[in-house]
Amino acid sequence: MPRGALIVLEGLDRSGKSTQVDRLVARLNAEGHRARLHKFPDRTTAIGKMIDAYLRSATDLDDRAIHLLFSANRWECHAAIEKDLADGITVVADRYAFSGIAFSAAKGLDFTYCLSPDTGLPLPDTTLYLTLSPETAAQRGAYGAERYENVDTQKAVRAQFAKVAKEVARRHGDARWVEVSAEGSVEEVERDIWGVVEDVVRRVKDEPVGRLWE
Ligand code: T5A
Ligand code: NA
Repeated sequence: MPRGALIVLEGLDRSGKSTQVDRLVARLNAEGHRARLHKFPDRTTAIGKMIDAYLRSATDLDDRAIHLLFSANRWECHAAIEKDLADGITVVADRYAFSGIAFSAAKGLDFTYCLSPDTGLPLPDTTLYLTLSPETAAQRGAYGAERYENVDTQKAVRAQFAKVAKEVARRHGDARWVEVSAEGSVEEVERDIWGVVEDVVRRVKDEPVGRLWE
């Protein structure tokens, strides 16, 4: 059976990831490709609840401990994702291992250390990285109360995402990471994302799923 594709949306806070993943899943289903959304962190699991408490600053955790929990939260979902892909269902992920690396490395953890716990996860067939200027982000409302939602952190995270993009290209090829401007209207961004995804979903049908960082 032709497999589903693994499509990841990444980007800074306020770049419109959640808005766009909902639209993308709806569009895929409307066009006859079965698709399912997966959000990371998945705050519904036992590990996800620990992450949620940390993000709301209800608890404090060592930087390495929370890094490993974010990764464990992906590993506890990987079997379900792989089953969907094998069953021909396209999985759209709202953030993935790349957020894990960018946010932890921005706090000062070693970049290579940050990559390692996610090694072997299903490799996204493409990652769409939504780019947004700090000015436009500011126009989309004040940052909320969650940890990391401040200008200095976002700047540091942006710099780390640039390193992640290079690492993905070096290990897995240029086509795996696509920048999409998130400056336009919701409909404009949706159209640009669809232009990439439609092609990927058709192209990977008969290819095996890759392994991240392998
Ligand atoms: N994290 C995550 C780690 O540290 N390690 C990890 O391994 C992982 C996976 C999770 C936090 O955890 C960190 C990263 C994060 O700090 P979250 O639950 O993913 O956070 O929530 P956020 O991603 O922070 O949600 P965001 O604030 O980033 O928002 P989105 O999803 O990018 O944007 P969205 O769609 O909610 O839109 C934001 C606002 O803009 C409007 C929307 O209506 C909304 O009001 N908007 C637009 N306005 C104008 N034009 C457009 N084109 C618009 N698109 C959306
Ligand atoms: Na979001």
